[in-house]
Amino acid sequence: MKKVITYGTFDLFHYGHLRILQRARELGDYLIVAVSTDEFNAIKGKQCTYPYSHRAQIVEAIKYVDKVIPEENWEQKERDILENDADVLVMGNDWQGKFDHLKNICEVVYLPRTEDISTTDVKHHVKNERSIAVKK
Ligand code: C2G
Repeated sequence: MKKVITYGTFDLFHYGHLRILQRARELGDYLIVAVSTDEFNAIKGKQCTYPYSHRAQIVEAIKYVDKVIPEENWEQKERDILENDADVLVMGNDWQGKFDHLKNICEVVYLPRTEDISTTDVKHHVKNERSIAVKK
């Protein structure tokens, strides 16, 4: 079984989140998602709308996801990869190169971010009562 692992906040779950999880799962047979805790997001300087428990349950309900674990710090990736026997670490390419140090224990794949969508965009559109355009 080829196991994939990925990390993220996944606040205000949107299409870009769905696509990274879908593409990550396509790289193996089992997908583990480490969802950033509220405490870790404070360290990341991210103010979340949804609390960790909601974000984790939403991600867990996604059909591409097999297991959700909490992400509590920057340093846990190596332990997670070894403990979960993960073969591939997947991240969006806004993280390009940032996790190359883990290439000695697993494959590291950076996938293109989905354009024109972000949690910040969603907040802006909701605030201004504007819909998110479907990209052709
Ligand atoms: N993503 C994407 N396309 C978007 C938005 C996000 O592919 N339009 C990807 C990001 O590249 C990331 C994942 O979705 O791989 C989750 O994004 P965030 O929730 O913004 O997570 P982030 O704050 O980048 O946290 O230790 C790593 C961090 O926890 C990553």
